[in-house]
Amino acid sequence: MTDLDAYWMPFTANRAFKKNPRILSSAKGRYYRDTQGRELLDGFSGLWTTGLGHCHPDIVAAVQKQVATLDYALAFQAGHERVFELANELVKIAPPGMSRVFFTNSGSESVDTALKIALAYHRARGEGTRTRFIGRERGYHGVNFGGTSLGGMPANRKAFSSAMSPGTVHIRHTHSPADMAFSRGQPGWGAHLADDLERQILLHDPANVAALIVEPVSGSGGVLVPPVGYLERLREICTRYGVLLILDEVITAFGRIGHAFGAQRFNIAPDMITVAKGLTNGVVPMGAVLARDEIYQSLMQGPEETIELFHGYTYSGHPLAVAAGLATLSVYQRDNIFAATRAREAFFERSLHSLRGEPNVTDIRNIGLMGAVDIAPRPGAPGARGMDVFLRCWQEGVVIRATGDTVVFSPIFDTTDAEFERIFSTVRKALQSLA
Ligand code: PXG
Repeated sequence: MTDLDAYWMPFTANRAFKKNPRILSSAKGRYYRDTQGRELLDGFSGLWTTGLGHCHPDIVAAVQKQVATLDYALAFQAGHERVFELANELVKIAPPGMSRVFFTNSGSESVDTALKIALAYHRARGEGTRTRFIGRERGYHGVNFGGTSLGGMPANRKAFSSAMSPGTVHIRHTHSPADMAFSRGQPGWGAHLADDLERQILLHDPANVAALIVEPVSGSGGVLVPPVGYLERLREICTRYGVLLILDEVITAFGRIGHAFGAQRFNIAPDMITVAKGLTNGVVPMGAVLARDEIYQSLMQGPEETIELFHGYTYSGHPLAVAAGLATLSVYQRDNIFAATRAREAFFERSLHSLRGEPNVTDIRNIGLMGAVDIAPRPGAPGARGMDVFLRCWQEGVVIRATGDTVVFSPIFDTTDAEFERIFSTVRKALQSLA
């Protein structure tokens, strides 16, 4: 077996992992295979990435063809045809008015790009004092400096405290078990929590506030579903005070909650949307920021020969990512994937909520094909029960995810009834066997 020492693994307990490694070697559809030849059912769609299943033949073929045709094209002051095509395809399925697309290579880069665009936009309009950003507790916006600053998960911030962007503030998260435990879909309680935003804007003065960034549904924070009316109220408050609304849809876009974008499911009009993951079905890294035309136009002033936004990545619009993206979007469309995920939602919800009443289960939440189960922490050992459930499921050939003591589900879109039964009966057994 290869020596595991050199590779410093991301978001992983490296030492524990290397004593008991879990190494995957191939994947097809809804199944991984590991180096021992065992099959594992993927109940997490990669890392929220792979809704169409692994090694989708259309995407594989598109990438193979592209790599042999145009492997790389310089991204600055030049381009290649298909990146323009992909931007057009995204605009076609985006909420009305979101007509400009900036490409990145990840969700983290999309977030930091959107924050920089927000600053540049206000400055170009003569409102350069708008420099503060507002995030939300339990939010996750990736791991670059901007996203870390705006994120609301303490563990992700604590070692980096000194480098958090000055002037960032956070509104409250929306999870209140006493008022909404075991809600199915959007909780009816909690729209008023959006008023926190108005308080923060007024406290810091609207003239100093650039943007609010929130996930429509907090994913990594444990599938926190927005209360009915909550996102609408955030939108109203942002509009009232000239604050941009950035929706971080790295998880919620591309079918995970039954629409191309979560903005469409919740019927709200953001100013920018950040995406990644499902844009290429996870096959080649890629992210994007979608922006309203007015934001783009605000920067198209000055002399035409001048670069308007001093920002971009060597791999923005990389041909392989573009090929994967175009193939992915065409499968979404051809196979009516978003309608299909909507049709799976009710069965998923019922199966997930059947875990209510199992030992230590304190809450269950879901929307679309996202679900979470909270388990009470083992006294003195937070996170241990969650990790135990993850490991037991893995032993039984089912991949789910645990963040702390929350067990999270993000099944591949065409997971069958029998496979849902298998995922949830495996979790049930794990819960019953836990100390
Ligand atoms: N925003 C959101 C809403 C995300 O969920 C990012 C930004 C950052 O994307 P990149 O591509 O830079 O990782 C994410 C990523 C989990 C999990 O287990 C979630 C993410 C990544 C890995 C694991 O919930 N989200």
